[in-house]
Amino acid sequence: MANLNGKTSDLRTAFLEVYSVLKSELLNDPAFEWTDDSRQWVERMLDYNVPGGKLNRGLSVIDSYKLLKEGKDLTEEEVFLASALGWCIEWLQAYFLVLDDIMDSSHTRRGQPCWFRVPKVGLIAANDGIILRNQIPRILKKHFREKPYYVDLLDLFNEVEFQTASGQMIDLITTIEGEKDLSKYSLSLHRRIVQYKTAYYSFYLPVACALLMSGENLDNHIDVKNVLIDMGIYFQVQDDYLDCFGNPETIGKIGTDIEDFKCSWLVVKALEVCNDEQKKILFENYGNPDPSKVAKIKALYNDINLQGIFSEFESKSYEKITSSIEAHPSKPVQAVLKSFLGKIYKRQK
Ligand code: DMA
Ligand code: MG
Ligand code: MG
Ligand code: MG
Repeated sequence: MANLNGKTSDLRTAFLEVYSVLKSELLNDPAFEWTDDSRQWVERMLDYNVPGGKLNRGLSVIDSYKLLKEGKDLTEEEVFLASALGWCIEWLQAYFLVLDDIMDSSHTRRGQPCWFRVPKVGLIAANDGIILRNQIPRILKKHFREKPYYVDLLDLFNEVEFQTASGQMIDLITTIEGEKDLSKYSLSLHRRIVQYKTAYYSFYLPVACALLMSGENLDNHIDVKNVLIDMGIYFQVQDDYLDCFGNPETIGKIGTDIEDFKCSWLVVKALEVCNDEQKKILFENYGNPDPSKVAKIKALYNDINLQGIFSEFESKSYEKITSSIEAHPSKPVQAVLKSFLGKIYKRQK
C-alpha cells in the first residue's frame, strides 16, 4: 500500500486504495444475494457518486488524526481505520448530494450530469441514496465493531445525519411554491439553515471521528465544535457565492439558487443593501427559472457590488476564526483547526 505518512499525493492514492477495499466488501456483502446485474448497478452507482469530489472531508479525518498524534507515524491499522472513517463521511456526502440534486433540480455535479439525470437512472437515484446511507453502518460494523468507541461512532453519524436532514428541510420549506416571500429572508435564518445542512457533517464530523479514534470524549470538546461550526458557516457562504459567481468548469456544478428561490447569503445581503427600486427588482424576479429573470438578478448583484461585500466578509471571517483558534489551549487541536481553515480560505471550488 502507498505510504500514508508521506506526501499529499501519496495520501490521496492510499486513501483511494481504501475505497477499493470498502467497495469490494460492500459488493460482496453476505446479507444480500448478489446477481451480476445488482452488483454492476451498485458498483457503477458508487464509482459515479462517491470518489469524484475534492475528498476534503474524508482526507481531513486522516490529517486530523495525525495532528492529534503530534506527528508520530501511524500504524497501518490506524491509517486504514482513519481512511475508512473518512470514506464513511464521503458516503454520507454522496447520499445527501444524490438527493439534494433531485430536490434542487440541479443539472451537473463534479463536472458530470447529476446521477438522477443519467439515462435509465431517474428516480432510482432516490433508492440509491438510501443504499449509500445504509452502507455506512455496514462499513462501521465490519471495521469498528470491537472498538471501545463503536457506539459513540454510530451515535455521532446518527446525530449528524439528523442535523443535516433537518437543515435540508428548513432550506427546502423556505422555497415552497405559493409561499415565496423574500421578506422572511434574514441573516439569522440563513445561519440556521447552513449551520444544520452543512457545518455539522462537513466540519465537525471529520474532526469528531478523529477525536473518537484518539480515545477522546466528545463532550469535552464543545469549544472545538463551535469553531468548526463557524468554519462550516463560512464554507457554505462561499458555496452560495460560488453558485452565482463561481466558474462552473471549476466548481463542477451549475448554480440553481436564484431559480430555486434559495435563502442564499447573496440574496440576504442584497436585501440588506438594496434601495427600494432595487428591492422591487428582487421581489419580481427572484425564484423563477426564466433565464431573463435570472439575468436581472445577476445584474443587480453586480450593481450593488456583492463580490466586494463577499470579499470583505471573507477576510473578516478568516480573522475571526483565526483568533478563536488561537484562543484554544491545545497546540495539536489548533493545528487541526488551522489546517482546515487553510484548505478553504479563498477557495475557488
Ligand atoms: C447542500 O446545500 C447541503 C447538503 C447537505 C447536500 P446546496 O444545495 O447548496 O449544495 P450544492 O450547492 O452542492 O448543491
Ligand atoms: Mg444543491
Ligand atoms: Mg440544496
Ligand atoms: Mg449550493
